[in-house]
Amino acid sequence: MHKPPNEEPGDDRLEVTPPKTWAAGAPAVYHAMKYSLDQTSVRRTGLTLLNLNQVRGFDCPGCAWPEPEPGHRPVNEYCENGAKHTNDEATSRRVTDDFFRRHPISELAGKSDRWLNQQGRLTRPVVKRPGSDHYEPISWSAALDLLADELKALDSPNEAVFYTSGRASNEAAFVLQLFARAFGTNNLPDCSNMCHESSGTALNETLGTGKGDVSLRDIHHADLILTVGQNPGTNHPRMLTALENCKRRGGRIVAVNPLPEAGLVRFKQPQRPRGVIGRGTQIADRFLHIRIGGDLALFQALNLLLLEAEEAAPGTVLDRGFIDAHTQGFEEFARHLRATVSWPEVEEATGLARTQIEEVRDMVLDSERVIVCWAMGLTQHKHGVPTIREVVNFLLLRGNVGRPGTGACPVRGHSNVQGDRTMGIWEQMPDHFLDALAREFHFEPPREHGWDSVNAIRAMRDGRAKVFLGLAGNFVRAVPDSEVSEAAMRNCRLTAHISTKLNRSHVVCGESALILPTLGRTERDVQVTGEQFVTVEDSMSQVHASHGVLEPASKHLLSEVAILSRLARRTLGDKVPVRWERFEADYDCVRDHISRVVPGFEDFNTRVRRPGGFGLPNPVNEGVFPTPAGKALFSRNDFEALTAPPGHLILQSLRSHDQWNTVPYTDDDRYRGIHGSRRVVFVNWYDMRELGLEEGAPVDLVGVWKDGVERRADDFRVVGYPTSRGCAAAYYPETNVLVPLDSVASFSNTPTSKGIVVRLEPRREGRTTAPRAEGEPSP
Ligand SMILES: Nc1nc2c(c(=O)[nH]1)N[C@H]1C(S)=C(S)[C@@H](COP(=O)(O)OP(=O)(O)OC[C@H]3O[C@@H](n4cnc5c(=O)[nH]c(N)nc54)[C@H](O)[C@@H]3O)O[C@H]1N2
Ligand SMILES: Nc1nc2c(c(=O)[nH]1)N[C@H]1C(S)=C(S)[C@@H](COP(=O)(O)OP(=O)(O)OC[C@H]3O[C@@H](n4cnc5c(=O)[nH]c(N)nc54)[C@H](O)[C@@H]3O)O[C@H]1N2
Ligand SMILES: [Mo]
Repeated sequence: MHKPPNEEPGDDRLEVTPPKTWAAGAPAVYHAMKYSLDQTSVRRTGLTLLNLNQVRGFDCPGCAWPEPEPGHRPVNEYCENGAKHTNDEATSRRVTDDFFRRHPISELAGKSDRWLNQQGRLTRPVVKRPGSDHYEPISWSAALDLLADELKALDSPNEAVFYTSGRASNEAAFVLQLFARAFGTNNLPDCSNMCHESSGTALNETLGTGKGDVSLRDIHHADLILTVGQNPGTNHPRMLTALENCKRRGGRIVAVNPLPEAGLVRFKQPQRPRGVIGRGTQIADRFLHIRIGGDLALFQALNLLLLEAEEAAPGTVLDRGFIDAHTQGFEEFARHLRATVSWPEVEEATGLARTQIEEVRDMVLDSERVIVCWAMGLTQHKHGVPTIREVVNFLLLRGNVGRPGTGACPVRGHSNVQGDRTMGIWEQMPDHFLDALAREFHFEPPREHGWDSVNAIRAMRDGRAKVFLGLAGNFVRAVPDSEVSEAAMRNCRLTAHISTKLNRSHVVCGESALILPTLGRTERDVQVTGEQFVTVEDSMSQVHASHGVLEPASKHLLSEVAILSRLARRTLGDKVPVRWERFEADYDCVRDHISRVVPGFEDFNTRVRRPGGFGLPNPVNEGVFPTPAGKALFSRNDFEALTAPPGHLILQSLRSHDQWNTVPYTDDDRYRGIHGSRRVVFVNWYDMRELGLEEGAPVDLVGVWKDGVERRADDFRVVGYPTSRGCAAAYYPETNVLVPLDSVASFSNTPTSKGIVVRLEPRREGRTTAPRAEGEPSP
């Protein structure tokens, strides 16, 4: 049985109130300030918030939602959660020199994610030596020598893994991938593998580009927006402003979700006085209370209805001009749908009545310009890629791509996750990128594809990978099958992390381990040639600068670019003709190289200095579909849905309103009415009755999968909730233990974090854990 780290400070603290029906408003301002002032001073809070998302300030370290153009930004172009993420980094708390002396690693491994994060900013490099249970201080040069020596001692460069999380800047990401490839490996897994990989795979296949083609302007001018499988009120709050803007121009919104999320229902704009006190705007005109995993069926049904409408009134429904000129595969697709869609199957998979889907068809027929936005509710499923392909079919039918007010909009997570990919963080970068790298740096990069996150864990588990370096992130906590992944991490000879804050990946570590503390986005970055800035790319392909404003958390911190350049020089010597030391001194040098390697970055240093930066071209918006056929592709997708055996539910693992990915800030989820505990499982009341479960009943979640291994997450409380029938929800990362490593999306290898079959086992008498103090190890 998996012993969870102590996430739960005592069951009796759980308090459940009715879920909120609106997002933001005055409470958002209050909660942002409360968390910020708990972390740091009034002065620093003021300084961070005044510079957040401003042209001369820093990019919000939260989500990747774009900022309006300069001149159209309010001084408070941030949200409650952005303010919290920022001040979580700007915190005045510090992991001091004696911290690791007082706390052995074995003790820290029993602490909660939240406790680890709350210790504050990391301040100096530390090492754990083989056999030791403590981290101890080490100089930068000794730390980097140790890492370089371990890398050089490997039998093959492919025994090393270089992970990146989407917080890293373009400059750091570019240097890391250059280093990895010059070292000789494409083992560059990233958080995208667990996130929007299914979107990239599906969009690349069908449109010829992995990115969305929608801009903020398009959102404002759409007639109809479908937001599917995402919770913007919590995860992309500034998106609500854009949706509200669309509605004020007469646009309509359809939300598709197994949960009636607060922000999808009603939004009170906290940036306007009327928004703080008024009733707010109703966001969703239609809410489709879909079953988990039912979206493929939904879009197939919608597409069939559109085909039938065209048959009934030829020439009025489909955009034949567009289909004939710009797409391929329409006839086969249409034939396939007509032959395979079965309404009973659709109704069963979606939990929706045919009439509800027909109503949405009518809204589509009324709309000249349609956008589909989506996030993890679509990507983290076994059939995530076919689902997104079917979304593309839906858009292509009426020419809803490449025109103003239309398009595909995968809403990215981390603030620079899209940029990191653009910079070459991918285990399978295409040849034209590697060719450009070879020309620019005069070495031959490896061509064999590397490992993504899931394959990296398999390699670490099996002893084929021996050294792990993480650039930001919390790998061991973000990946599935916690028990397997933790053992894989411990199986490494050396694990090293470039990090701002303490997390579980530091304390579930290899035989040797290094923590390399780094500057965050909020901080000034001064190098020998003067003050530096970094750049990021948002969800809508806008590249802009980010300037830190605060004094660094400690005088021992190095920037990400400095750490990586120094490591590269030590590891590679003069094996490749790269002047690594110039990168650290002047980030313009890194950007000059990027401008010659990455398409769309010509004249990077000049253009990124303009207020608001510049947009990367999207071929789709220029009427070009860079697929092998030179056209957008209709795809044929086999019907798939999730089913659970009797007595079981389909569980999705999701974020609370008060966490940043693997890091909970508090144990509350205000919008869903949860206070004081994260170990809750949301279940529909009818399912509770059928399963004989009472409100508040203590249960263990038991994962069931075809490998026969029983995966358990113990000690949850049942909360009755308006989730769709047969479906349940609980928080990530507490439930990652339930996601089998081999349960992945077809084609993208993304863990199926939103589709886990579980049974809820009543906790036996006497097994309920007694209340524990926060941070106390589990018994
Ligand atoms: N405050 C905050 N902001 C964040 C993050 C954070 O942790 N905290 N994380 C960032 C990151 S990295 C990412 S990727 C994004 C994630 O943004 P989201 O994708 O919004 O995040 P999740 O909490 O995983 O929520 C998934 C949503 O999909 C719904 N859903 C689940 N399964 C299905 C399904 O089968 N069909 C449909 N239609 N819906 C489904 C859930 O009910 C939920 O509303 O947020 C980013 N922004
Ligand atoms: N079950 C389940 N699993 C999931 C998901 C899910 O929905 N369900 N979501 C998946 C998704 S979408 C994602 S994106 C991943 C997230 O996976 P990751 O991106 O790996 O995780 P984070 O929690 O964002 O990483 C937080 C850590 O990043 C470090 N950090 C923060 N800022 C900086 C910085 O500026 N520089 C550096 N060097 N370090 C910094 C801090 O040390 C902090 O502890 O998790 C995935 N895992
Ligand atoms: Mo993500």
